[in-house]
Amino acid sequence: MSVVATAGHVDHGKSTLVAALTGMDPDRLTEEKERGLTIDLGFAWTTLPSGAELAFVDVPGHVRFIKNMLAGAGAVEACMFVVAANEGWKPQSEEHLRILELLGVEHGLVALTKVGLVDAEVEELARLEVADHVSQTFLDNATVVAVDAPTGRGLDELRAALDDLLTAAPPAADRDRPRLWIDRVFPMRGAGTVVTGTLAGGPLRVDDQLEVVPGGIRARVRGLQTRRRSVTDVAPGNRTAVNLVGVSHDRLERGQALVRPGQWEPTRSFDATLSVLAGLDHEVSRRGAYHLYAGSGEHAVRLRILGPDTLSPGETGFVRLHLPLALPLLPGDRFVLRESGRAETVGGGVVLDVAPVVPAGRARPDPEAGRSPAAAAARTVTERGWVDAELLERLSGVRQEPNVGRWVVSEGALTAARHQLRSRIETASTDAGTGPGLGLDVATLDERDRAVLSTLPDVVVTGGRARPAASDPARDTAHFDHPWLSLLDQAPYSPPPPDGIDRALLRELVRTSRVVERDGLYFSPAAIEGAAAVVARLLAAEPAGVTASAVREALGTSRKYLLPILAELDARGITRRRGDLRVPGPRLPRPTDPRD
Ligand SMILES: Nc1nc2c(ncn2[C@@H]2O[C@H](COP(=O)(O)OP(=O)(O)O)[C@@H](O)[C@H]2O)c(=O)[nH]1
Ligand SMILES: [Mg+2]
Repeated sequence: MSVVATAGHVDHGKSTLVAALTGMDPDRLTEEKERGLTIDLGFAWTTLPSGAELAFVDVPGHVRFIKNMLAGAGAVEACMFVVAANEGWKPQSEEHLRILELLGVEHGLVALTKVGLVDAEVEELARLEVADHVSQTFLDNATVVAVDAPTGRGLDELRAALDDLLTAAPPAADRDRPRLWIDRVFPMRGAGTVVTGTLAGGPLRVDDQLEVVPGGIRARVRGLQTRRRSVTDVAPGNRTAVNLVGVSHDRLERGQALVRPGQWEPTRSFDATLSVLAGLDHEVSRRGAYHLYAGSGEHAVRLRILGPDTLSPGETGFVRLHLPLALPLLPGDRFVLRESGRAETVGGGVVLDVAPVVPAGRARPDPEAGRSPAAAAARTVTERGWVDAELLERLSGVRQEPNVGRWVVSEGALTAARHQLRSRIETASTDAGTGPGLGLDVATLDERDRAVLSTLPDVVVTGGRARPAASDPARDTAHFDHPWLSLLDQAPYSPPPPDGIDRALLRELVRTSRVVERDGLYFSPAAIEGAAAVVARLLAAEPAGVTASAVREALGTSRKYLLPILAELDARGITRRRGDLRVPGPRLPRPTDPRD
């Protein structure tokens, strides 16, 4: 099912036309029926001659209800633009067309209504007037169908044109990142809460655990409906009713979004383009009270123009917008800006960066970021240097494989980090007058540097210390192949004592970290690293702490060796002792650490 929004001046026949096409009255409120005026969004649907299913979001045309028009048009990609032949182009014809353009709507047709009220000449003049106003917009060369609801004239032609429109419009994108901007909320007796909206970005399924943002409310999907039929899943691009359990209806409202937890990085400030309408009769500056329309919501915002102080009518510039609540936005999202005092549409634009890190005084966003998720991701990485791959996905919508540890790191930042780490390793490995340096203690490195370490090709790590490969004592000392060392490696957790080993050689092996000494026992460095990895795994399952006997069992060793191993882990900050338990220390390796 595709969704098409109506648009056009009040009383031009939008609701009547939807009713004629669908047999459903979109004006559902009593007040609407009494006043004969659409106040809020209406919904109706039908099956077209081709068999395609079409839903209408019928919007109010009256200037006072532009807010509701915006709530309905936000997630829709095609429109049925209505102009009454007897009245011609009117102020909200113009404003709706501008708004649809700002929202990035690219597909539509024109219904020239009430042609039964005019003669052929007036009808032709109305056609010319419409063609004039839509030229150079997305409706340039759009199909124009003359209709008259009371007599049914033109309705079949309009149905066929709608079929063509749906064929031409691309299917809604599925990025497995559903977002449903809520446009209606109501309680259902005995069945929790129901919200409706136009689903975009990805599917919803029964039993999905979702989050309402803003609000941070978790709720489970108990049921789904499209066109009042119960379904088990809904694809993006559909009008959707979601029956939620776990949340009361009075905590939900239009303007919130239903998303999967953890997929978004809700933001209170973002960078964007702002295109100021050419017809505006004044400049736009930070002074002024603005309302932002994004998704189905209306939000008071503060505006900061990046670069110049003002933007002139017809001009496009960069802005930073500050919201009162964090919204789940993504680069590429469209918005409309209206000035609250004058109740006029100022312009609109495209979200470029949902978590700007460069101060507004220096920020120059990348317009390409609003057109391609890959560009948004690239820009984020360049600006931040280091970005956790999961955060990057939330910020840009793009899943990118980390190139260092769990981070996506820019080339510049990685070069700098490698350079810095290499000089630390070299300093720690050089002769300080008292003999060769011991190398850099890997345990003193933070998580990022440890990840960088594994990308340095000519550095070796032995005994928990990093040295330039050339000065690795394992290579240039004669005792490298000492048989006792391989015995230590073969039985890491019950190592043989250094029987018959020269005391000076033993001291040298300890000094150069080829062997770890603790409480009079000697271990291979791999034994300590292996034990650290085992303890990390145990603690991942038991974060509250593990007993010594649990570690002993996991290592398959005896008390005699276990106690020095634990003491060494405590000394390295890998674990800490708390009563009878070992708890995570500051240097506990991550259980997935590739060096384990
Ligand atoms: N004669 C004639 N009247 C129409 C036609 N379409 C709508 N109307 C009338 O125009 C008025 C406004 O219609 P409505 O659908 O509420 O306009 P909307 O504000 O654009 O939704 C109503 O009284 C309708 O009956 C049409 O094609 N021909
Ligand atoms: Mg109406």
